[in-house]
Amino acid sequence: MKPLSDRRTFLKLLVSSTTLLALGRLGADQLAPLLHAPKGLTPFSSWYVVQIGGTPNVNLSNYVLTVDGDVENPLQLTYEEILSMPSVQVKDTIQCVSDPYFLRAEVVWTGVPLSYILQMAKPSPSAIKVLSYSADGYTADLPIWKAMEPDTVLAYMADGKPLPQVHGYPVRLAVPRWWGYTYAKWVTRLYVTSQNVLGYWESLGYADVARK
Ligand SMILES: Nc1nc2c(c(=O)[nH]1)N[C@H]1C(S)=C(S)[C@@H](COP(=O)(O)O)O[C@H]1N2
Ligand SMILES: [Mo]
Repeated sequence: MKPLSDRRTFLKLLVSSTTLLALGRLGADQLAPLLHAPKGLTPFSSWYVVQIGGTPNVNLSNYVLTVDGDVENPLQLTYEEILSMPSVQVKDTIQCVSDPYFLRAEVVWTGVPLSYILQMAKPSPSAIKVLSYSADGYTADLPIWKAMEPDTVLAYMADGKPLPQVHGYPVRLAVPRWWGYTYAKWVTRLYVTSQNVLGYWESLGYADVARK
């Protein structure tokens, strides 16, 4: 992703020129897979990857998810404990703000509603944000009201299979209707806070309420 200043114009140019190119050269049959027709899931092999650095290798034998901060009941959850919690399936489109047309994938997430985990941890009434920390040093923040929506999930499966390593194994966030930068991969800590903290891209000027 680029600094915000020149990004918009650049993106408009990029998107309109690629759209014209695609429409000009391809017939409807060829265009359909590019557009990832909403009915079909995107195969793992053509799911885009965007990240600030390398892919960390998270070792399950010493993996714990810490839930702490302004909570009454801090948690240390193993992968097994996460897998044993009530789960939901959510059909979703993950989309990167830097090229929403091509950097998108249709995915069915399986995971634990984030609200379930937060309710176990009992946020203080003054809590306003949840900041996720990831194994690659990435951070992302969610307002607590968004974290509590029933389809915001801590996902451990995509399309019925454990998350591919490059897409966040063992667990990542899925935040339907919000930009991809909120979908933190390789999550190791959820920090509940009464401060208005910002994550990595949010602090560089990307929308904090990251509605698409
Ligand atoms: N840990 C971590 N999570 C991350 C990122 C990252 O750099 N590190 N990039 C974000 C961005 S900008 C996007 S668009 C999505 C891309 O997810 P994908 O690579 O699984 O498609 O991951 C998000 N989650
Ligand atoms: Mo992104």
